[in-house]
Amino acid sequence: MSMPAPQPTPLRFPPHFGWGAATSAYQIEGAVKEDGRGESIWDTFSRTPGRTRNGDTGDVAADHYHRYREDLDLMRDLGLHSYRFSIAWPRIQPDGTGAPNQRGLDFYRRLVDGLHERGIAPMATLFHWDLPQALQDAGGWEARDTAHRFADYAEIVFRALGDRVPVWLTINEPKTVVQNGYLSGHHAPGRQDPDAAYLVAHHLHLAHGLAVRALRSTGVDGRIGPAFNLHPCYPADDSPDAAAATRLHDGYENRLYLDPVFTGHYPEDVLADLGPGSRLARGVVEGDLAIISSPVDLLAVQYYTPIYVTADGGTVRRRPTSEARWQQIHPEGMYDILTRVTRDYGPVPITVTENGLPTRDTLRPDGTVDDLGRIAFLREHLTAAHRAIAAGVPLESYHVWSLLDNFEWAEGYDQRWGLVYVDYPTQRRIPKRSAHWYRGVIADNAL
Ligand code: IFM
Repeated sequence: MSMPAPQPTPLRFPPHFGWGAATSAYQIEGAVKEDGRGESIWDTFSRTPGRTRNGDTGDVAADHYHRYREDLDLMRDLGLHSYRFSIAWPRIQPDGTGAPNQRGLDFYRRLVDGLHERGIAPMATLFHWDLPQALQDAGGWEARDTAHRFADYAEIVFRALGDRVPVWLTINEPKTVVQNGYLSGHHAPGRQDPDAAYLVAHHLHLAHGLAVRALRSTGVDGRIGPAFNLHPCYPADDSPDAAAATRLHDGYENRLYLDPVFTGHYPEDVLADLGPGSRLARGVVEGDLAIISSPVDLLAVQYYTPIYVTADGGTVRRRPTSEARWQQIHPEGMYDILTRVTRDYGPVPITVTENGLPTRDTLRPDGTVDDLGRIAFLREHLTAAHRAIAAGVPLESYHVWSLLDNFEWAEGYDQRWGLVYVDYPTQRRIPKRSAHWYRGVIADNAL
């Protein structure tokens, strides 16, 4: 008689581990002209010919503004514990300053109430790239004043929703604003100006720090932290030059964001590389770094891809790429970045607020979407996250990017990142096979 094959032991997550999914306002809401919303830089950018694939815009997106109740039910059916979404600044202050637009606040109040009714904890990001166009016209993130306007906006939101939102994230991926908005220019506002880019980084950090202080000064109870997309950097070969180039690359990719917030200093190697006359160096006013390093309650990490750096400072691909050309699939990078952050910056609680990939999803005639590649990706990354927890990383929750297919910025609607398929012509939602799989992971608290 043959013995049954041994069953693999399930990887159990800690009790109370938070299982979530994430979205952002411009990528799903649509309704860009409703209830007093002002224009954002993404309205302007996406309507500019040639800026997005197929000329796609977020005008309708996944129509979440009208369908949020249905989406809340989807989240409940998945068993989510936590939903990370963003608040559209132009819905709250149409021109980025002044009195709040009550109808904008009311939408988010309905959303967070709906989450609580379904037993899901809201996690709100204050800025996910949709800067009010009026503030861009006044200089955007190159203007120091924008950081102060952000703190005013944050205070309005804390006062309006602070009783219902336990976790706040300040600025989503400042690095993407710097690199895509001001270096490559393929995101709004579409600039290619390296000197401006790093001044923008400083003002984004300042905005973060001012918002942390605003939360504390309102007396609202929530926890708050930054949301950084971190990329583990590896040398592409064994040469000392590749090691040195990797170190500097890591400065630009990771330490430029982590150091000011967690140590109160910009990394010396990056400052030296930018030079003493850089607008970043000249833009730092005494006291800024104390504001920027105001103590936070948690760090949100978004992990998608590693970077391999060559001896001449270039980058190469070493891993299979996804439908997003910039994404190399390397689950170990999740372990490396989580353990590194804990090692280098101390035991700050961590939440993974984004992790996922786009796949070529199609709706089959039988009404299903079979995204096996996404399941494999999530399983492998969660396995790496589990190992990081076992190694001592205080990881408290994990959010898949994304709950729904959505507007993927310059890529428009071509890339599908959701657990739930959106049939854009009808706006019908169809949970993909990965959604069913994720529901099981959540129910078992195990892989
Ligand atoms: O869709 C984006 C999101 O807005 C920010 N992080 C990366 C995702 C995938 O590119």
